[in-house]
Amino acid sequence: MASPLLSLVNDDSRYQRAFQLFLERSSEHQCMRDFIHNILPDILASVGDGKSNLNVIGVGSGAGDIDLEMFSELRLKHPGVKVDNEVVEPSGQQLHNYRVMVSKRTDLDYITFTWNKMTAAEFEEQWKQKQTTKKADFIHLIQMLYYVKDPGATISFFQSLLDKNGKLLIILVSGDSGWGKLWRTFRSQLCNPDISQCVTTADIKAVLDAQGIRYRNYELPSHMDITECFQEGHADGELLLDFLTEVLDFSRTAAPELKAGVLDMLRHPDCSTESDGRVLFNNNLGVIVLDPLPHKQ
Ligand code: CQA
Repeated sequence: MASPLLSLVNDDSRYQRAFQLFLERSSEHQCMRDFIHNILPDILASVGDGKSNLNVIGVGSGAGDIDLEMFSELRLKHPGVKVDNEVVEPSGQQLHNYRVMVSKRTDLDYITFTWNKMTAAEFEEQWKQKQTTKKADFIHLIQMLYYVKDPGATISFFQSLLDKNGKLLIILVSGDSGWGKLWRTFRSQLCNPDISQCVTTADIKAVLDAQGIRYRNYELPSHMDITECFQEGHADGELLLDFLTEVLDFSRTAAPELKAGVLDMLRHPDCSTESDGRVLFNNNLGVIVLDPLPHKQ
């Protein structure tokens, strides 16, 4: 039997280089910023109902740039209100980057940060162990539900922490994105559920629908320039290919048929559009916003 492909998560420094290149070649963060400044403000306005203190939980916050972008809108909607922010992030490096950024800012003294260097599962366990009764007004799970064992159970837990008028924000790739198509086609070869779940907002919506849970849903157009992936031996192209497949050294280690199949699929109109000689992979994101579960009478 051929040796199994190694996941990119086994090489953190290569993962971080691939992720940085992905951010440069994609509109991922720009489309999130557009959402944060155009749509999120109305959502944030409705939280808290007059409280002088808001509790926020960021799960998988990374280096925190998107978090701070959201805080700027929260501040505009709730001037003078103090914020308690629990940051949950397993990467010590990312958490460090976040803390450094916060320490350089002088306009964030209304926020108290609690740094939790741990996974969502560890945070959940700690919360239950301490029998915390605290509730949250705003919780965000952005591009992280791939990395939990059971995304539906994780959503239920965080939804159960919401206070009256609280909001749970989930962002994942959309079911209609190129990722969705890629994963549906190569699930058995590319998706290793011990490492990450190939889950899209379409999957999450199906779970919520089956449980009769109501939600709001937004689609954010986004793309990723993958032109270099088709240039054999191009270092950046190979790094992006690793990110797309989550396989370490995909170009060198994947079976030739798999490599050819993936490259064909990436170019296919179901995944990408071509314009001006560039291949733009559909990186559309889906946003799901949940309210607290209604109390049974
Ligand atoms: C590790 C795993 C995942 C990471 C990471 C480190 C990650 C970002 C940064 N460091 Cl060990 N994940 C991430 C970030 C953005 C993003 C996605 C994952 O869009 C989505 N994936 C599937 C659509 C891309 C592989």
